[in-house]
Amino acid sequence: MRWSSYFLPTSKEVPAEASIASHQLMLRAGLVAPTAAGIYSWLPFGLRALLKISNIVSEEQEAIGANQVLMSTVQPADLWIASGRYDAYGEEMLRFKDRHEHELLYGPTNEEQIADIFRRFVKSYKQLPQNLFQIQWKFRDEIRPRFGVMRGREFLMKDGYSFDLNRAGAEKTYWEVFNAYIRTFRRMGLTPIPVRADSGAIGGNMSHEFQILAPAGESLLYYDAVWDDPANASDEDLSAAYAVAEEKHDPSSCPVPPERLRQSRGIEVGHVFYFGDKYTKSMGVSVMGQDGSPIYPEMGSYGIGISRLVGAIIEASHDEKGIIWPEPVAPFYVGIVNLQEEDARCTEVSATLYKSLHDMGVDVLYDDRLERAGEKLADMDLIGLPWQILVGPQKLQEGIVELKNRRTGHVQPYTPENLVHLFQKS
Ligand code: 5CA
Repeated sequence: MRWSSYFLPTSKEVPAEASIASHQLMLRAGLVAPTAAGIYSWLPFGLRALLKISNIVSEEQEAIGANQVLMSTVQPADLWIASGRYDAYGEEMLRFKDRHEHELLYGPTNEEQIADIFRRFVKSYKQLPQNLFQIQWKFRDEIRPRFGVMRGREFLMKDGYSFDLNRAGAEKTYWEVFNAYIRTFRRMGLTPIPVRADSGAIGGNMSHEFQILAPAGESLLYYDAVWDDPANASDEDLSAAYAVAEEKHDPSSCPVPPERLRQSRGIEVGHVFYFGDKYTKSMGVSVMGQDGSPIYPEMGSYGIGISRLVGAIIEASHDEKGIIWPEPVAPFYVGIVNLQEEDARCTEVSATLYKSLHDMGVDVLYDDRLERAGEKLADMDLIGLPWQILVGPQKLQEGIVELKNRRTGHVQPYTPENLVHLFQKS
């Protein structure tokens, strides 16, 4: 992509409405445009991050055998009246009527809808288990939308739903999804902390929240110090490690000695629930068992805040200059900065590098705008691509361009040819 023809509006101004770093940076680096309170439009640069995150989530879901679907955003009220949640859900639900006076709602979650799809097609125990997921927009009329996409009213969620024949099967599925979540968040460069949770409005028997540590988080967590350096702990140590939210922390029964107990705020990026036959019973969703009698499948539901993750990743990975994207979710892998657009040699080398990398399949953004060098360098740091190639007239006289690592700031000289080889190998 050439920046001169790319819709990537950046700004030096810190927006007054944004109180936390990720929200400020998402606006300044042109990821999103605000539409209304808690409602955002995604611009090309932000959309790239959103899609990279979505792809990682889909891949890890498919790896455990879940099937992707796409349910409608609009649902009939009848389904929720049947489950008993229509009144219980309260003011967070956006309700409206169509021209025939049918009551509709914009889905805040989809347990009822998936149970309805399930019952249309699945009739026998032989067809179980099933695990379906989607990545779809939700609407919750949050009383206090804040922190940009972190607590929005309209937001993108990955929501998955499993159906099993019995409790043992459902628990097995629950832990499979649990482990897939750990892999999913780690692939994004995050350290997820699974915290035992209440199941709230979803209801049920067992639930975990996946939190990532960040001062701007909404929950207060108490956890074992192993989480401070998870790279050096075994998976067994981590899965047994203590981590609870404030409400659940009881100092008198806490198993962690005071010197190992840590306290930090966290951002909830995922939430999994096992709730048995709560919805299948209330909605009368059954399959025929082996002996001909009806069985109400045991369900779980599994959420990941896809749009929230964009904010959470930036919250976890930025500095005073801007965003520092972890490579797997970066909108582009590398940016080329032509420091002197008027210099024919700089422009030729930049354009050739751009073409070579692009043809090799590298996600590359080429800043070919007619801006001052200082401006371009500041913008490149602001948007936070993992690698920067700096092409300037002085170094080029020695036949050299520079490769800068955004995270470490480390700069290394290369000939343009060697640089292309380097990207070919990685
Ligand atoms: N049906 C279940 C799981 S599919 C469910 O709705 N779970 S949830 O309510 O916990 O939401 C799942 C995830 O969506 C949360 O972990 C969070 O990361 C994200 N999320 C929830 N509310 C919002 C919001 N207002 N703005 C942005 N993301 C949100």
